[in-house]
Amino acid sequence: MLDKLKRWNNKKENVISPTKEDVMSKPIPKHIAIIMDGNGRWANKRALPRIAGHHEGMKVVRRITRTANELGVEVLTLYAFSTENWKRPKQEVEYLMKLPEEFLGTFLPELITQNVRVQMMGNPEEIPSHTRRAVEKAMVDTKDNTGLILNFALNYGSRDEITKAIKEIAADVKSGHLPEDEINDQLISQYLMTSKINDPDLLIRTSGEYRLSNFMLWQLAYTEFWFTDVLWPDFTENELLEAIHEFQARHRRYGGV
Ligand code: V0D
Repeated sequence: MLDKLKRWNNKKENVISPTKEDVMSKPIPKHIAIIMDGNGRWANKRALPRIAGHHEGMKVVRRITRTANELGVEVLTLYAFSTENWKRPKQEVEYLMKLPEEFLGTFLPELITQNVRVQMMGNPEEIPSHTRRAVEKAMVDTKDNTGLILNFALNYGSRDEITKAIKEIAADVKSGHLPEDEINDQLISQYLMTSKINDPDLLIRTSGEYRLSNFMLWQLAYTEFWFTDVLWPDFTENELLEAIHEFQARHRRYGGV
């Protein structure tokens, strides 16, 4: 077992991934958040346009959603579009904003039968109405589902989220609805877009970048981080299982989840 573990932690060539059964025999992280980086780089390496990488990345979202749901993960939060992403070329942004429709057009029936609930966090106002409509329909159609919550961060930025929360708290204090001395850690959490879900237990970032890039700064305070050089379009169920296995090993070391 120790030998196997070492290989999991070592270089890619020798990696033997844990099986689904392996990771399901131990506590599964309830909430997994993923920064899905490396789609553009994946395309560049193949001399393809960046949008080809985004499209391939979307297919990976489907597969990882299936696996997470099978494993009994409660919440899967995916960083699909940041408030910074508007700075990308107009054509690329336009393409990205068509992906939710394409994704849901083919995948929503399966999400419904798999009992997955679609949610989003982020500022919906700047999102094109065709995109917003598709996401809102998916949220309505899956609102009674009790399985995995598939939470898309769309036009999301953590500093924006915190700023908005602070403004609302200030307004509630000013209007007399909130006594100032009731402001604490828990109350602040209730003003964030994640008020109804637990903080992530595990954060995954692909593509060899080691930054948070304005993602869930408040919510990641106690989260385990797992990084990989694998580009998002190359991310498979095996990488997810490795990340969860590593999470479980860390938790065993300090005695339980
Ligand atoms: C591109 C890799 C699924 C990251 C994954 C609008 C970048 C593929 C969605 C999606 C994107 C979002 C909401 C929803 C259903 C699906 C998505 C965007 C980008 C940005 F309700 N993939 N995906 N949205 N990419």
